[in-house]
Amino acid sequence: MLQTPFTQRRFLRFVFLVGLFSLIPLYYPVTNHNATPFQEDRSQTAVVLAEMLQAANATSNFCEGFESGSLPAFMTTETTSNAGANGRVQISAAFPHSGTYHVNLDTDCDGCGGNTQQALIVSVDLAGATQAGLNFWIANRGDESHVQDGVFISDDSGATYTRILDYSTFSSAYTEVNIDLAAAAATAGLTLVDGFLIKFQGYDNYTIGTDGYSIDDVCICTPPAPLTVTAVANGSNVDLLWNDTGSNSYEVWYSLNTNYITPGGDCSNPAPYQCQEVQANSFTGIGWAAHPDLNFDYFVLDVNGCGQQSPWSQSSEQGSFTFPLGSNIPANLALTSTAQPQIDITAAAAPLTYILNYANASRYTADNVVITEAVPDGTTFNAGASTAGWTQVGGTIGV
Ligand SMILES: [Ca+2]
Ligand SMILES: [Ca+2]
Ligand SMILES: [Ca+2]
Ligand SMILES: [Ca+2]
Repeated sequence: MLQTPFTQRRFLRFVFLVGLFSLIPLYYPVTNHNATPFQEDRSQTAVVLAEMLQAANATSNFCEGFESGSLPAFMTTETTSNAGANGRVQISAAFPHSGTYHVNLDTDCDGCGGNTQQALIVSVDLAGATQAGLNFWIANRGDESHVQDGVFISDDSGATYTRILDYSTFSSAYTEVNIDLAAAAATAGLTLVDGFLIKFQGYDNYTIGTDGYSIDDVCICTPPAPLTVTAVANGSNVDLLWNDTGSNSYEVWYSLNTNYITPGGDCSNPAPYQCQEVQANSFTGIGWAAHPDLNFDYFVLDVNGCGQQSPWSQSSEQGSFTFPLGSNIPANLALTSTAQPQIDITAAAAPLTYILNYANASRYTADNVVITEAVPDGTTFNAGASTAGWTQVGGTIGV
């Protein structure tokens, strides 16, 4: 039996985040200002438990094409209803940009109610990122323009959002959109945090095709930084070692007989160079140290989950390792010799000057190079008039 002296109930609201499977008691004291005690029948008090499931967080560097047929854990939806019309966020196979599936934002009936809001929300870890790019494809399927249409971002778990793109004016064909998230966040006064939210929202009152948006291939990427690579001789091999960035893969580019690699290229089709994708942060160049040309050039690039490489332009060319010339490793040296002036060797005591021109056609330093020259019988080596370094050894002159 309800015996409440209140003519008007006062409702309390407590907004909270509860972890999965948590049951935490909530208390709220009240003071009776009535003259007499009272009883309240709690069976008639409506208690609503709102389950707020925190979205899983994507690490950055993903591309989502919705090909599993369902949303990944780091994407959630948020819709409103209006006078019998309900907002929808659905996986569809009707109008994909790539593969089979895409996402539609629309209302579930044609003009049966008011405008509804339909949002796909992506939660991503961008803590510490200095660069972050958002790339996606979107088609406007007939939606009229409203301030609620567009891409919104939030760094406070969705308490406030800032619109960074109005896509309502886009056409019914898919358009690719690239947004510099770091710049957009800075402009909005937001911080790239763990749990940064990106909301794709539509707002209208008809089904897809008359209203609504189709979205596919959503990528959020932070470009990999250049790697620090060292080359270590290992017998006839060369071990390349670099810092582990946590990436799933790295590209090791190298040339076999070319001094230089022109930056840029596809690792699956690397001609005229070689490229191998590796998962570990090391690579062994088999036989590199014993290669007769010593013309190895190499780059090691970090590859993120979006397939982006660390920038070639900032990846210093890494082909500068030097090995001492061994007995089986001839230098790629060119040597020409001329004697000037051309004189009759029998002429009396004329000075005869030999000029040796040498060049190292390899890009690597050749250590311990020895040039040996023989001069005709009956001549005398003039050390004082020679390039410093020549010495006469027995019957020969060498340096
Ligand atoms: Ca797709
Ligand atoms: Ca609209
Ligand atoms: Ca409409
Ligand atoms: Ca329309």
